[in-house]
Amino acid sequence: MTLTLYTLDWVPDFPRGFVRDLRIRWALEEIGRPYDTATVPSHPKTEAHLAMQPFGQVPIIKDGDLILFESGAILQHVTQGSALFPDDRRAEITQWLFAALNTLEMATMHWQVMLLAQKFPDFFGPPPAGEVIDHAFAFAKTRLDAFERRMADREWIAGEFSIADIATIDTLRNVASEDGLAEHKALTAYVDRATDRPAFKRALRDHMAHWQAADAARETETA
Ligand SMILES: N[C@@H](CCC(=O)N[C@@H](CS)C(=O)NCC(=O)O)C(=O)O
Repeated sequence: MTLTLYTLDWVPDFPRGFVRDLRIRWALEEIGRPYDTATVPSHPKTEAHLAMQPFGQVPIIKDGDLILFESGAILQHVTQGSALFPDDRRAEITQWLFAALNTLEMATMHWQVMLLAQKFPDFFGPPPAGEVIDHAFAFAKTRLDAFERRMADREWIAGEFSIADIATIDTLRNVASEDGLAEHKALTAYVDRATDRPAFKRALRDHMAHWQAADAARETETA
């Protein structure tokens, strides 16, 4: 059955490499499931997009008649029963997937959005005071420190490589891009190990090719 992955039609340079369709591409590359891509407009949001994703975000997938959003739910759906999410490790992997999204990413994103506001105030609105940003990082760091302890003596977060690693790594890559992992040797090694996987490299290549094609399409439109 054809699987369609929806991402945005275009984004500026700064989020390229981090838009969350990447984590779905990565999982699909790992399990060797082919997929098509489709786009929704970044701005303004359309009714068709909001009908699929009420928050106007991506990723979204269409798998037969099923339309699904939220990257964690999509990761579970597309990999269920595979080596990335086997039935006999379902509970533990789900636990760490939720920890990645709801304990780690919710804290690091809060800090990162403030950093983005510092760099791109026109896009994200005026940035908060420096001490507010420091406070947000201190909060995120408590979570990073806990993940650092977890990863000190293991290769992957929940036994063999799984969708919990994909979600965790995608968040940690974001943190690393803002120099937020300077004190976290185990996490830095974990990111390096994961992003060295051929499936990640293929997913990133295709993700970046999508934005290049989007640039070309915009140039043709404005010519
Ligand atoms: N919790 C959601 C977050 C989705 C999300 O933040 N998507 C971003 C791209 S990475 C987005 O669509 N941003 C555009 C917007 O919010 O308008 C998930 O994991 O799928």
